[in-house]
Amino acid sequence: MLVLVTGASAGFGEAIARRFVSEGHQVILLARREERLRGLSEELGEGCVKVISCNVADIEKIKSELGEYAQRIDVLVNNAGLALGVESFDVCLREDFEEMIETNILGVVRLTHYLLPFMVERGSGHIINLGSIAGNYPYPGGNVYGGTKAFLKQFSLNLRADLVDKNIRVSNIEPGLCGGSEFSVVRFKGDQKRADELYENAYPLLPQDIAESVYWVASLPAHININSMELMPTTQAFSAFRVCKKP
Ligand code: 8X3
Repeated sequence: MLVLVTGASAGFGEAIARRFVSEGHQVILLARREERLRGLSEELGEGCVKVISCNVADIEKIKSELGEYAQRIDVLVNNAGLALGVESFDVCLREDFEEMIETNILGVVRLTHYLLPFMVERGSGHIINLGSIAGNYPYPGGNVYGGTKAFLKQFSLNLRADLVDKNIRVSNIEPGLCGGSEFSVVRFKGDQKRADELYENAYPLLPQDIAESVYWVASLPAHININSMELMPTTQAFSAFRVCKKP
């Protein structure tokens, strides 16, 4: 399989790329940080056929870099995404929520819209979106981030409805607490200590666990479509409803 992985320079994306290559598949790595992509590409050797360093929402650059590879992609892993800030929406920064919407929604929709016609023409393909439990359950400070992940959940299901007669699979992977990546350092705006405290003794999921789920979904027999897969570490569950006592 030829697999395009976005957000491939670290965390889930890097682990997903490594997992596919370890099974003899080929990957195209896409992310902003060129140096990191080059390092990973060297490690992956012939498993990596191309590196594209740009913002995932920059569809024109992606189109020109992909060239004819676009017609051959079997699996698109829409992994690039981020949470920026945990403030209540009334005090969060506009540039933060706009960046989340651009990366988590526009990046996914533009790239999927570009590659899907090639998959339809070939009569095969798999779109795998990286959602989150934040798209399934509300929590304080999740506002726009959770909204973007809820969008991915419904977008994935609606794609399934559009593609039911096209032999194209669509899956939404919805992880909960996951350590071992830069996700929470970015979410807490560079506060490494706060990120470390969140994961300490929590035995969170790890990027390799997400990679395993993505690989499993993609390697099932072609007639099976995993619509969505929600996973949490055993140490995470649902919180009780919050009740606010007024003075
Ligand atoms: C984020 C999941 O549990 O860290 O996608 O809020 S969680």
